[in-house]
Amino acid sequence: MALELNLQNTELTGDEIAKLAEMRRVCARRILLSTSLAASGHPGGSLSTLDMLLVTYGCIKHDPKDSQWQGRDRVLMSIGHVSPGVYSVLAENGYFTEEDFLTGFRRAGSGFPGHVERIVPGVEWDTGNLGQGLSTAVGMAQAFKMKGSDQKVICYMGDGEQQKGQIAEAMRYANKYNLGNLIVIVDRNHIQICGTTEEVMDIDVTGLFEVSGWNVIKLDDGHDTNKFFQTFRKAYLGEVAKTDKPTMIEARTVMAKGISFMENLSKYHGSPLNQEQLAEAFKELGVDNDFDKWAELRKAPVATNTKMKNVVRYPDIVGGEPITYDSKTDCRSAYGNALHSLAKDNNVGGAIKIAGISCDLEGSVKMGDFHKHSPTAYFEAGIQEHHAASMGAAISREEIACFFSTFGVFAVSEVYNQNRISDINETNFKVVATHCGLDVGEDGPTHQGIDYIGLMRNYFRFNVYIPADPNQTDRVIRTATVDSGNVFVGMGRSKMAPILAEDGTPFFGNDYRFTPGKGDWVRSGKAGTIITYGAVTPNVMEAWQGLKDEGHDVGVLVMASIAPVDRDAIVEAAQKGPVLTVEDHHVDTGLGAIVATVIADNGLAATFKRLGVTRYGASGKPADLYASQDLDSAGIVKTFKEML
Ligand SMILES: Cc1ncc(C[n+]2csc(CCOP(=O)(O)OP(=O)(O)O)c2C)c(N)n1
Repeated sequence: MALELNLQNTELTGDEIAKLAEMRRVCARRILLSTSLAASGHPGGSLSTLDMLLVTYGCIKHDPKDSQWQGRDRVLMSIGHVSPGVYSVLAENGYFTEEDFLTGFRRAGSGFPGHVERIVPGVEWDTGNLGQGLSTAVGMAQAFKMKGSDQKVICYMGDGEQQKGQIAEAMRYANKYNLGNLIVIVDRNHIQICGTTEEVMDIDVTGLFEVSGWNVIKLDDGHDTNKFFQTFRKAYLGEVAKTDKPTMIEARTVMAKGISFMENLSKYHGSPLNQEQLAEAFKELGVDNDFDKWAELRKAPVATNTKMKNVVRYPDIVGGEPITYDSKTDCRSAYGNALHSLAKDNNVGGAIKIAGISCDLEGSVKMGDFHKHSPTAYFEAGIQEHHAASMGAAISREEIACFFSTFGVFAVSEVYNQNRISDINETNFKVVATHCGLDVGEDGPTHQGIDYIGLMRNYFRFNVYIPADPNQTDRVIRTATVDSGNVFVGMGRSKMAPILAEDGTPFFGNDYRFTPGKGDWVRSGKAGTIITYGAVTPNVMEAWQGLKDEGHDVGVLVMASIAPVDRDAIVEAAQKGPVLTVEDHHVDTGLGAIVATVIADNGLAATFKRLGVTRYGASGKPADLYASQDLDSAGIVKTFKEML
């Protein structure tokens, strides 16, 4: 039974209050039954958010028959563990049947996972890693603002969750960018897993939001549906003190509200009732105990008829005219120029198809021209990478290609789990890291990202591209922008001469098109192959010349597409003769490891060596750092000759 509440009314009618009470009873039964049937799950928080969730769905714009309707408001459950509550309320609103939920909850292959996921109609984001949800909600709100839409974003958060630092980043950002279309509801039940929030880690929830410039409303009883309606409606209609600022409602609730022997016990944050306790709880609710019937039904194979498929919403992007460099340039400038040119072709007539975010490094990551061209699509997030990564990914699911640029260590290692959640959420996020490898030079080992490939390859849905020179950078960035999906592009810091073909023209010139999963034979040769990418490619080219001068006919395979990788080209190389990989990356977790795997997978017995970074670098000129780890042309020549 869905219930539409009229926001023109300032309070609920007696009839509506009675209906909501009955809906609560039905949903509370589902919460307890589903968790007991699954013998796991989170009944406590589900019961404490329940009344507010029911009212929220009565107020917002949504369509249970078309859960992907583009005009809908977004409800972002940062507390993904309260899935039994969310599914119960969605079932009540007609998104799916109670039977689908109760027979499937927490069973392998079903459409009703333990933490909320987008496979459930009505769920907007796969969540559960606490502290990231507000940034996601901020991204959605920012996207709506960019599009001039009046859609609202409602983010449900826990009070224990407020302990996470990323939330403070998101709060500040939402204030800076005046996201008045964002409403946060904090379920203030004072309980988390290991006790009260005061015992575990006391925090001043309202104080934190207030100091960040938000509208803050304290509600003394989040179970009083009429009071919650009055408060929520004001926030939704913008009847708040600062209309251009986001609003946080801190609602006092009771963990496991409504079941006398469960209330206020942290145990029930994440423990279901056993069958005896369930019978007792059902008596209190005044509902029939049909546990056995459902337990029997759960013996049948899971039904998967409700499972939502990923819906890709990505803009049509014009790739534009490539830019070819014939003198020394840094790849990051080529990136900045490509992004600017893409903005000129695509962010036209007030439409925003490409957005950009950086973290106090706009100049270093060369986003300045993009910023000037598209000021309403560029966001300075401050030194808040966790927030920026989660937010940018959320923007990228709202039909906007979103670029996030910072140094390699901050774009990858710093935000590893944020990018992981984005990967799970099938975003269209473009992470471009400008300072990778020993090539960072004098800033030293804390700034030399040498571990990013190993990390990025753990994700199943990120393509990883590392261009070899400014020309290839230009083509890679255009491909990454035109194609939907997550992409990581890494590059070094230094200026470099373009890689040339044997006839002296730029190899990655005007006719070159970058193809994901394809390597480029920059030199062919019969005596073996050097496989490389990125900032050390010029050293490899110098080594190629040195080997040639000594009569060795060596091939050079540039592998800018690290994921997917060109397995056929690797096999071809291994069949020709010795294979040497050369990379400005941790030697055990980069391209060398990939090539070794491909060789082994294909049962080949090639002579094979890997050159890469074998220890943390130092502060100094990249050329000296390369020489110290045999990554200069002399080291490459010496190593290759050992293999002959
Ligand atoms: C980053 C992160 N750390 C730890 C956990 C494990 N965890 C799940 S729920 C929870 C407690 C959350 O407390 P609260 O926000 O008050 O939610 P409630 O207990 O009210 O449901 C914890 C620590 C997690 N999901 N994410």
